Amino acid sequence: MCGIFAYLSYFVEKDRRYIADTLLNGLSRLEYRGYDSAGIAIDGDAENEAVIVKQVGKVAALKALVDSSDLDWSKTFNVQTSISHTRWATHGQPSPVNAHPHRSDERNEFTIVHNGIITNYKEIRTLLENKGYAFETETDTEVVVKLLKYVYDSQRGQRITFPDLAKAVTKELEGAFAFLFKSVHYPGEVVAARRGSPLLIGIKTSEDLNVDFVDVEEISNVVAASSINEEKTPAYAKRAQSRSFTRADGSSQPLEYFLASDPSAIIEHTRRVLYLEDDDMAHISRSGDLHIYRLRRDDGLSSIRSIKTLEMELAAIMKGNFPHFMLKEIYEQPESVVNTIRGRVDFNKHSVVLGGLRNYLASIRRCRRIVFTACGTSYNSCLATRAIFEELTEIPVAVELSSEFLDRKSPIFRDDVCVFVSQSGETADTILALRYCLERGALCVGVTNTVGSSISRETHCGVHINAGPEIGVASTKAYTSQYLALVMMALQLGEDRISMTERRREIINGLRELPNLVKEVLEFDTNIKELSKQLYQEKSMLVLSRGFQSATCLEGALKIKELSYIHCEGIMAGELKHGPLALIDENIPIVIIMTKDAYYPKVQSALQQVQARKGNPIIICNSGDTNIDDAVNRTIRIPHTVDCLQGILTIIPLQLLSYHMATLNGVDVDFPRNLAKSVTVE
Ligand code: UD2
Ligand code: GLU
Ligand code: MG
Repeated sequence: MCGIFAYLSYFVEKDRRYIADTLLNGLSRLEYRGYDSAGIAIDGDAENEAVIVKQVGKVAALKALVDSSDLDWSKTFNVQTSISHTRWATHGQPSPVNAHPHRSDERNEFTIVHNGIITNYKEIRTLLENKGYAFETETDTEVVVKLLKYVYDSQRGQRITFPDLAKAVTKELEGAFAFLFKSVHYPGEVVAARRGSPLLIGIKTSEDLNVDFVDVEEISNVVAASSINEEKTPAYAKRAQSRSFTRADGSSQPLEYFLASDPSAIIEHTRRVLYLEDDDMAHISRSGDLHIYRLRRDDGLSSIRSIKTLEMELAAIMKGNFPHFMLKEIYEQPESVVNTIRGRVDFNKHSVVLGGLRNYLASIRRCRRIVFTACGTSYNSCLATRAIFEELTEIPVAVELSSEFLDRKSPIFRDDVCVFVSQSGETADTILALRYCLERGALCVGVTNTVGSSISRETHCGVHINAGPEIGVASTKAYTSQYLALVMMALQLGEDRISMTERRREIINGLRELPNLVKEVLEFDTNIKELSKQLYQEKSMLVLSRGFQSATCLEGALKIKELSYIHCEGIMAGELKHGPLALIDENIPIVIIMTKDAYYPKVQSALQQVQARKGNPIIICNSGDTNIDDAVNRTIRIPHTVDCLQGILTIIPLQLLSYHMATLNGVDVDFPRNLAKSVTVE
């Protein structure tokens, strides 16, 4: 989820100081992505040595540690490979030992860095522990580096090539990854692989390259998948010479490679880059040749990877071609949604396992009520999921604003379960509410995006939403991931209720489709941008609905307020007659969310009441809804899903609308006035 950077140099003299500084500088270019710890692995004094330095906190702290080590800084290398990492913990607290690079053993025979999540790490870990491997970290990543050593050692002197070894190991892995592998057994070589997490290779030469592409080669006959148990001997892979980098006379030229999660760490060194595709594995050999192989059988992808010239500027790269982090994060939702679900939902067995709650399920099920406590967007995610929580668990749920809850000194008892939701895990009001509930003996559950945060540490148990770091001040992907985490929690808690089996199945099937539907919604961005041009000069707006969509109204209104500085209110349609109807006329802009669920007829009647007062609302409705005529109404059409998940799709147009209105108003959405990303004061 966070950052990878590697620096490899061939046939060009570099001293260790230069190499370490290049790595640290590369990591600092990736800092904007968010991280909690960092580390490097560089070549040691002898060819069969590697040195690892890692630290929690900022890259500057890592640099201080590196600088204070007694390494021989003047030592030079004619060929060297070094790897580094900034981590956003998903498995194991941020700590020096859990930071990457990870190692296979005390000799550092294999060192690796990883971005992503390995979902089947527990099985692999158990298998290796049974074979006598001792683990030193709590990460999912460590199984991969131990597995490299295991497969290598089991070849018993039959020399396996590094790519064959890497392929045999990655074959065993489920989940998402970008990896770099380095080994004292393969000095001067690095293997890189990706599935789901980005990785690209920058190439720097003083001479022109012969061609502007690299062939994807066949890797023959690697170790069989069963080798972990059976110990087979691999056949050697046949490899063509990589044509791009040899001189016309076949001799090697000085070469430098920069591998990274995004081009921001590469661009100051070279503009020539090659993007790896999913399931690509790159091997840089000891002679500096770059080879690319496939981890999976081919699926119609091109048989070359072209070397492109980056035209982007640094600022543009950091935002991944998006003008703002907020927009980037809105567009990341198809992936962040997957990351929240990854490894936790079994779509065949229709079951959900949130590892963090497993030991507490019985106590939670026994409680007399659940109290959700949060602020801002996190509060809205609680409201959005309260109904499905109550339906699936049959436990009454209260939703509290942290500050209000504390002001009231609301009574809390030992048989209450209190759930604290916060993206950063450092929201001051929510932490105070947590401490208040801890004192009163309630079971306290956290839902947060930040491993190692105060809320994660101080709660008895909880769920990390794994949405990846969120940089934009306005929360977008964290909202949809919190929403999902809470739905999954309800699904897991409701597992003991037979009467809910069908309903749970329906929702779990919905979860499977969700990432694709999120993608579909994002395709309507151009229409939403057009609509925002009609709205951005307004002074006041209303967002109206009910049932499962009432939280979407509040969250949509919050986004519009905080970004566009337009007064906006979320209105529950059931309350219309009790006051807000007085505001309705032909002038006030209204958004109505009217998706197909049990409350549809009631929202329909609210729409009629609005239209009867000459209101001309924008209607967010389902794609197939023929009751609404696009010729007479302004509509935003979104795909239909299970009622309790629909709110994940309806919020996205409102995120986009608020973004575009703000931008048209000249507001920097990443830094709205008077607001901070994490509110660590009361
Ligand atoms: C967790 C662990 C993983 C491994 C695995 C074993 C982390 C970050 N993940 O992955 O290393 O041990 O379980 O099953 O270490 N928690 C709180 N408060 C919160 C959020 C989480 O106390 O606000 C606890 C939670 O109860 C669990 C741990 O932190 O004990 C990790 O939670 P998770 O959601 O990351 O759990 P999981 O199973 O994905
Ligand atoms: N899952 C790995 C860990 O928790 C990698 C996290 C990352 O991508 O930074 O260490
Ligand atoms: Mg805890």
